[in-house]
Amino acid sequence: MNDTIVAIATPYGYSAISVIRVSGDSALPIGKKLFSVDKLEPRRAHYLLLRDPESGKVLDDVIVIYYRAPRSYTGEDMLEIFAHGNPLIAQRIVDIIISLGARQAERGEFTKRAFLHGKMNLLQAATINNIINARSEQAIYALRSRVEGHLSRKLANLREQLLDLLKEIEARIDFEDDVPEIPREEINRRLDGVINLLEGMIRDARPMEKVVEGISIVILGKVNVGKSSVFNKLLGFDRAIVSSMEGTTRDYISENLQMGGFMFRVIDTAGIRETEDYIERMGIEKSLELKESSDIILFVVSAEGMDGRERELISRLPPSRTIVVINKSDLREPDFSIEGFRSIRVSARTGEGFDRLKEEILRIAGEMFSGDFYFSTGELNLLREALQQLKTARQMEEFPIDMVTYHIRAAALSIASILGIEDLPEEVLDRVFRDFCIGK
Ligand SMILES: Nc1nc2c(ncn2[C@@H]2O[C@H](COP(=O)(O)OP(=O)(O)OP(=O)(O)O)[C@@H](O)[C@H]2O)c(=O)[nH]1
Ligand SMILES: [Mg+2]
Repeated sequence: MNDTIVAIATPYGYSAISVIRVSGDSALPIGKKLFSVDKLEPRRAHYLLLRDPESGKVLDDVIVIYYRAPRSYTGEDMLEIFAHGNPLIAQRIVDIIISLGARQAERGEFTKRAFLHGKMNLLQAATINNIINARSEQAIYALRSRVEGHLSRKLANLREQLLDLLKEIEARIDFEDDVPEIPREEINRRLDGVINLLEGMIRDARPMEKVVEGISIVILGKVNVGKSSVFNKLLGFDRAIVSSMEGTTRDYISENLQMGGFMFRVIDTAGIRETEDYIERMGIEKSLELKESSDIILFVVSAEGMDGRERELISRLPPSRTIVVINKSDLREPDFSIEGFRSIRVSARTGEGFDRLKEEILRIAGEMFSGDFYFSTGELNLLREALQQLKTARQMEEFPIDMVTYHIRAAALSIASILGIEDLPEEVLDRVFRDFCIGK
């Protein structure tokens, strides 16, 4: 564990500077040798020459900062070397440091060490990678709540409440004769308190995947209503082929769109119709599948009119995340309405109505990001598991007390695994850190 690791922390390529990080017990001795100095002051920027130990020639002039454990990112002794941003220089520095006794870091190993040294809990450590990969400004702010500790404290507090309850119950089991048993009503009251908090948390939770991957918008509708034209207009450039032929789009196309600080993935699909064409039929099936997994559905119809098939399709869509887009409104005034759905009139030809359409999309996106908490699917499952255990415990009024404590303990363990505060198997840790890049 205490071997010393080294990695380039900046992306590979030519840039103004590259940062090389070293962490572990030998960081300071390596630094002294590398720069031929007697000491490095902690948390001070030193401007030094770095010589190639083989030739003695100056390889680069750099800034070095030494962080003394535990006041560093990893909690270990660390060096950060700011070199000129040529990948040959950075790699040579890494090689030299390895020759002085360090080894190449694995993916996410710096952050893993930070976790193992208690600098952050597992929830926070997992978030570091998401912040680095976040693709929109909203995502970055949303993820801060996970690193800043507010959410961790809430979870830790729930677990404490359960552990306190367990302790009190068990003290009475151990000293049965001396201390009167806690009344079941008291246990139930305290369980109900935690159950309420957990239910609230699960209700207000927002999926972290959305924050990281972006919000998906799928464009559905009958052939030739102008789906691809709406798609292009939203993106602001002609990405999809538009033609007056029915069945122009046969496979789906997706494109990223940044709007209002959010990241969207907009998907144009094959128009829905009865067709003999095998490829097109597969495309249509894909369109219908996509509506299940998408966050926002734009159902495009033409102002010229709607048929029964379209009405039938709309009736199967979820009104809360569907917008009916009445396109081609330059051709005529639509004389129909769609009960129970918000609809917006637009013209992909003139551009009319697109401001309103975008506003509406941003409103739905805003709602999706309005929650206090962001959890990954795995974390949310652990929370649900904890809730289930507590509900079971709550229903055990007629059963012996140690069956109640069994379920309370299981709930506390589920919460603890989100934070990583119980001992975790190595493979769980590896799963968290394997998506990281080297140097993080
Ligand atoms: N007048 C008018 N014509 C439009 C408008 N939007 C699209 N069109 C025309 O409608 C035709 C079909 O447009 P597309 O965008 O290819 O329609 P689509 O729904 O993607 O069609 P498929 O891919 O075949 O399902 C083209 O000739 C477009 O120029 C509009 O707002 N007004
Ligand atoms: Mg199309």
